Amino acid sequence: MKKIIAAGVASLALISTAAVAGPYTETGDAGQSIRTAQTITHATTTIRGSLGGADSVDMFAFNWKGGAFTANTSSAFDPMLFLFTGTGTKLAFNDDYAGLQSYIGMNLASGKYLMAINQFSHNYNGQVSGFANAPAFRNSNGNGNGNYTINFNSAINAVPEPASLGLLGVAMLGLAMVRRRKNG
Ligand SMILES: [Ca+2]
Ligand SMILES: [Ca+2]
Repeated sequence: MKKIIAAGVASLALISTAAVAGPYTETGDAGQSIRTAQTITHATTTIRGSLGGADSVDMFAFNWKGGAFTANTSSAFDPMLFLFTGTGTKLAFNDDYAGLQSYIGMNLASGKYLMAINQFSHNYNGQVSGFANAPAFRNSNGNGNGNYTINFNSAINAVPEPASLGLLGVAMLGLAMVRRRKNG
């Protein structure tokens, strides 16, 4: 039994180590509502993306393992960073922490979260609903291009598959049992 548990722990450690596969790069344009937030697809300590024109807010969904969490920005423009629960409740918001760059640091329980980045000076009181009326990104007046990087102190993870897949599994099991009965 001990051997089995040890093997299980070892393989779990292997999986979590192997899953961190370099930066996650925004695919197309991440949305700016809870519904259109882009879900990262692999564990990573870095998100790379860009803003420009009508693409003035990017929001990402991820899972956090729990514990001390930090996120900081790197960009040529003046960014603002927002953190929400998975259902869009404001947790934290920061504009300028190091120069014009943003930083959020806090303890987070394990679970799903949303992180958004936009350009100074629209903070919407930190409310996700304000993003719907976000003005265009200003690529002028020394704001530079809209490329950004968000770095995390530890890997953020892909959001687990929705519960519907669990239901699908139950349905398949039920189907298998029906088939077995028919055959028997
Ligand atoms: Ca974008
Ligand atoms: Ca800023």
